[in-house]
Amino acid sequence: MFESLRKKLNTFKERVSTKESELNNEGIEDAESQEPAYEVLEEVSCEPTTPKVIDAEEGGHASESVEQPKQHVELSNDKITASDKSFFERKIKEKDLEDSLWDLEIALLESDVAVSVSEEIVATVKEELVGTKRKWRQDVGALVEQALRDGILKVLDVNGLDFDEIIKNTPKPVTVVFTGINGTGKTTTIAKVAYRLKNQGYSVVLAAGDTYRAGAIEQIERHAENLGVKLVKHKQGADPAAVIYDAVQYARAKHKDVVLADTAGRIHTNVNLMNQLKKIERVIDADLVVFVDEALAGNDAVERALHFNTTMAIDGSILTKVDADSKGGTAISIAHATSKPILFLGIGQNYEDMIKFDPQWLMTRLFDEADA
Ligand SMILES: Nc1nc2c(ncn2[C@@H]2O[C@H](COP(=O)(O)OP(=O)(O)OP(=O)(O)O)[C@@H](O)[C@H]2O)c(=O)[nH]1
Ligand SMILES: [Mg+2]
Repeated sequence: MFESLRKKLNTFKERVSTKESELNNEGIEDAESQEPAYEVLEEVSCEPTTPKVIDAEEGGHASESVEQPKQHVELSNDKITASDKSFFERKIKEKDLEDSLWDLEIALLESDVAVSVSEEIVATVKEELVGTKRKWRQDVGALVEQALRDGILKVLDVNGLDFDEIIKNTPKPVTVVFTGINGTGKTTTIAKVAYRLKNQGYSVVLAAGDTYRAGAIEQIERHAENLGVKLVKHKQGADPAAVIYDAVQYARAKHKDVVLADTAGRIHTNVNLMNQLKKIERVIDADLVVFVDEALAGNDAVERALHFNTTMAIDGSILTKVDADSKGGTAISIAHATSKPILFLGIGQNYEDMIKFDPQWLMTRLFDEADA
């Protein structure tokens, strides 16, 4: 999972670290040849508390830019010792990062992160790093990693809707409708959510709202049998809004907690099928509308989510087949693009193969796991 993106982020980290250490070495060489890239404003003492260094490239000669009287230190081999170097500070400069930031943007795009989202991540990383003063020996990799983490977390930070809280706090029965294009994993996801809710002690009713595709009713029926939950169904070709309505009525009458409604997969350009969703929205007034798409779809999933959102406003997304996606960009983009959170990730074909999405979980996958 996410190996490719993890490697690309790591490459960025290493590139910036290497570049900065090269610049440091140049600084040392310059200092040793009496042409310091670093100008010392106060004598470098052995006390690690008050070193102050200004980069000559940025501030020009210190004697011009700083008013207070100061004492120059002759920079020579015997004056700059290894321990002195650790007191020097150097600012990370925009021009030193330019190439790496451009590569980062390309790497994010190659990893299926949407253009606007990539730009925003790069902007945060740049803002955080440029101008950062760091000590001679400070680990640049750690600074870069923190900037990347902050950039990604920022784009994942959408409204804090929590699926479990909604189920807990909404008057019963809670109605959840699942939408999305064909074959993305809606029906399987409904079965996974039913499994999860059952394990949490809720009673669940499934609605066979895909009356369009041959075999769809039988498919969800099998899941209902496996899971031991009630299925409300009509015949193939029936009005899906009527099926879901009946399921809600059934749940009310029998005091069931949650109705999970399947719908037919539909391409967002199919006007008739999209209008059917509008009817479901009018008739049902669902508590939650969940858009399901596969992580593998990359930017297409983001585009589709936006289209579905205009027909039937979505409250959150579930990304499936994350187990088969090495890129990771869809997970980073979809929440930001739709301003709606990712609720769960599907990570396999079994009922238990679904995890609640948590931005920190993604951070662990991207930064803390050993390279696969
Ligand atoms: N590897 C993997 N496969 C999954 C996951 N979720 C669903 N699938 C598989 O994807 C295929 C399609 O799943 P369905 O649940 O039928 O998809 P759907 O969106 O309901 O499809 P339609 O009803 O045709 O629109 C099945 O073979 C599922 O087993 C997942 O998280 N990981
Ligand atoms: Mg289905």
